[in-house]
Amino acid sequence: MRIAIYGGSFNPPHIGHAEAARAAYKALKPDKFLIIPTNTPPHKELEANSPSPEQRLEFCRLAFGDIPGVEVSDMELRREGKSYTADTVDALLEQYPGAEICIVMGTDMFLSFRSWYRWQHMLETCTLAVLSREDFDRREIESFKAELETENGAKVILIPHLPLPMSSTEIRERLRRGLGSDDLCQGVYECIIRNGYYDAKPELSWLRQMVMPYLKENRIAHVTGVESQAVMLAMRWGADPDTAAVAGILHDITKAQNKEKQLKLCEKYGIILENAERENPALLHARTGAALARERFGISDEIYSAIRWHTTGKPDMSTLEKIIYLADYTEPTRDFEGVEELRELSFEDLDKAMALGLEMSIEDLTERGKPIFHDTMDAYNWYKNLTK
Ligand code: DGI
Ligand code: FE
Ligand code: FE
Repeated sequence: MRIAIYGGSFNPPHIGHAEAARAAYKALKPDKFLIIPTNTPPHKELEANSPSPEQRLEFCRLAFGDIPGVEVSDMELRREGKSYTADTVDALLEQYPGAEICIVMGTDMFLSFRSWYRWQHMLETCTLAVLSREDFDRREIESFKAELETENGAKVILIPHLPLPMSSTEIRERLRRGLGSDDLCQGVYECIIRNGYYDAKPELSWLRQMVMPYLKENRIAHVTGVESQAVMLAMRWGADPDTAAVAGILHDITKAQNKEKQLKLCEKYGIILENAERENPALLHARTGAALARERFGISDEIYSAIRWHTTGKPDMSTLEKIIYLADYTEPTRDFEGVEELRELSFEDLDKAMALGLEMSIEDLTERGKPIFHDTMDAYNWYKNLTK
């Protein structure tokens, strides 16, 4: 019986790992292929905001799940202290006496093999399966292979494979910069964004795709417009354009839901409603949208609040709250009397623009015979007073 094991911190597992596992599976055709996330990794300390070991296990199930014969093992996570491959090999041999254990590793690991804990013991019982690139260090690998074989009686299989396109360290860095959606399998990426692991920011092109199913056809242009208008306002007023973009993309995420669905969402997210809100369901999407966006995409409090107040406004708003309120009102596809003036004003004086926007909104609601919600009124009074 041949058992292949592929261990690593998998923090997070990325498509390069999955590719490597696929290559190893093809070359080794093992009866069992175990992916084994390490406990405290022997070679590196974890950074803040890292997923728990259990979460990394779940990541591995998602990332390696479609490779035939793969099983994700928690054996190193269950073992106290640092994970040593030698201990894992012993535990497997106890469970499967006489099995041939193939340890899958990259070239760096292979070349430093003689510094591994109990490496000689491993050579007596295991085969080393080395993912080796077909370029200049091939010679070095071949000669080290020969050396281990003659001096230590090692069994070494070289698996031709391109080097991993990136390391998990690089991926974590990319995630922090709002990149990386293509470097990970969908399930892993979504989970990272939802939970804010590694301080990841959502990749904007990915987020735009993700909101599509929530939007009615006729709202897509509006949402695109709010995003670009919010980015321009953010640049004008010294706010973070990426943060403004995320808020813009998500601001109307529950707008398509009817009254019943809105009320269900309020119940689900524990949103307590006033009677006036129940009677004006148009007001609800700002509250349910913020809650849904937080649950699905793990948005920050800053973005949550910008979505939460984008319909009515409120007194003393943050810069981002004002930007989203005004971008919503003045994005390029908005076309009503006075929109030009409001758009220009929003680049000259944010607070005056708020006062004007709220005034126009109140006028419009009054003309249509709709009640003015007290948040709208409070916001208007605040900005009127602030700018008089
Ligand atoms: O979601 P959008 O259409 O992009 O824009 P929005 O979030 O500003 O929502 C506009 C709707 O909200 C519109 O139907 C009017 C309604 N609304 C905004 N403020 C008030 C209000 N409705 C009432 N009754 N009272 C308000 O103060
Ligand atoms: Fe809205
Ligand atoms: Fe909107």
